[in-house]
Amino acid sequence: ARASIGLTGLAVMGSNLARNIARNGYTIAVHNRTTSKMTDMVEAYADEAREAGGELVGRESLEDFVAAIERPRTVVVMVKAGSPTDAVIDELAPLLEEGDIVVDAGNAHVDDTMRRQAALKEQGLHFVGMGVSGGEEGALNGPSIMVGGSEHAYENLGPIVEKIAAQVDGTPCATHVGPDGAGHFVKMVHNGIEYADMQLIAESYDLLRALTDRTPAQLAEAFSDWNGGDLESFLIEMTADVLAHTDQATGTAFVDVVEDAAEQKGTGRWTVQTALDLGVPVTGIAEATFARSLSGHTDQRAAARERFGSAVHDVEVDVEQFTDDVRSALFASKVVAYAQGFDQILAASAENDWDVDPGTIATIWRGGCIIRAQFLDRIREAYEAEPGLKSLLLAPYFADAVEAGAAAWRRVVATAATAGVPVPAFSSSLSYFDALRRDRLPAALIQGLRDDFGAHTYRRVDKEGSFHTLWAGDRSEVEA
Ligand code: NBP
Repeated sequence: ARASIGLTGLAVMGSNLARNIARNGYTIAVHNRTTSKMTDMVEAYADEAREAGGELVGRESLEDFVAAIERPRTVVVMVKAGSPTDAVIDELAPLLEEGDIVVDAGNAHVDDTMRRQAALKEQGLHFVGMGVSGGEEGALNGPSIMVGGSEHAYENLGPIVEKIAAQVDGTPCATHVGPDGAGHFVKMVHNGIEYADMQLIAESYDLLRALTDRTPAQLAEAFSDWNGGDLESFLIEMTADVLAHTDQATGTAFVDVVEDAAEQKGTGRWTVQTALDLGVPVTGIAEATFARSLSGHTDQRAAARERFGSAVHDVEVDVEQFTDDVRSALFASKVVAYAQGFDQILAASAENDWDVDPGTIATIWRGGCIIRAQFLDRIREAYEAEPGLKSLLLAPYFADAVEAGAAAWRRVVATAATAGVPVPAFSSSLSYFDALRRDRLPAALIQGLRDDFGAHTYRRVDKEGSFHTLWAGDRSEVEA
């Protein structure tokens, strides 16, 4: 039988995604540059596929692989992002025919996706940038899938991805997000939000550890408790799991034997870079990305420790009250991070005419992906109730929660500052909230300075037009 779909690139993600497709009853052609990976995989999982009514069709050459797929062909490329993806597309494209669809399921930069789409369009081919979230476990058992590209491309691909994706309340965590780069853009922001979410959790842990004198295992219990409330999420659950883990070699808390220098693969950085271009303040994601960079500057950190000492200043806290305050601060800051991420998606959507529906994005993030959380249902409801919502922070549920938690949020940031425990994401989220609601911002002074040193002009609160003050002259004002 001809395959309904093909997949090339059988490392951990590709192989698991192909197995997932076959387990859902599809016949899928599979290929890998190094043939042994393909033959090993087919041998290991052919029975599993057959039992589910599917089939893994292994092909050694790219030509035979392409020939095994039904037309119009849907070919998923799941190789290393960057130049390997270009190399595979360059090899693949000449073998395809008009109307065929190339799907890049790797973590591509949206600019690469737009470029590839334009290039393949000239050859009569459709290109899909498809964001797949959930790591290897998700790829196998149900990821969250964000598909970009044409309607034509989604016709064949859509039913397959909706079937293999995680399902929440009977709804698949997969959708056609919008044309061209929309899928990869939304996946990128998903990862950016994941950075912010993890940083906020890490700051919560650090504060509780420094100021409430509890072991990681004891703190695991606090996170488990939180997982029973409005913070319920995969990341909080995993935090409890990691904190409770004991290193087998030394018998000490696992978190204490891990080097405290966080790595990154680039999607957080991309999120911040594109946000800067779009002019959208994603301060939570930016602080989280910079915090990872700072953690890696071990030489500078050692020098600073030597010069300034590393002591945390004594601050008396009531353990129960402070723990609850940190929980409130975490929730409020998390609302800010998500609000900023959704702002970024909506700004890119408006700029590129993608027509992305934010409620649908929240829906498909409810399962399969790393940031899956109960919280996302509230986001979906917020956008359903008010499609033109100015900020997620203003949706009644979130506005009430942030308002109720604001005092605790301030206490936490103030306590952290007094103690000398860094909370970049907590404090910048609080500043974002305060900046948004402030009557007058000191931006007026900045405009004055810009006009003084560079004649950049300013607008007035009391009349239309642009103005310039003759700073070096008689200080009269002229209309610019
Ligand atoms: P890798 O990113 O490690 O890529 C390995 C695959 O790329 C192998 O199949 C390898 O073939 C192939 N490849 C390379 Br490298 N250069 C090639 C070339 N020039 N021509 C043909 N094939 C080439 O695998 P992964 O970790 O499974 O990730 C796959 C994609 O999924 C990446 O884009 C990644 O960003 C994305 N992603 C990963 C995760 C995750 O949790 N790991 C999550 C979401 C998305 P070979 O076997 O012949 O060397």
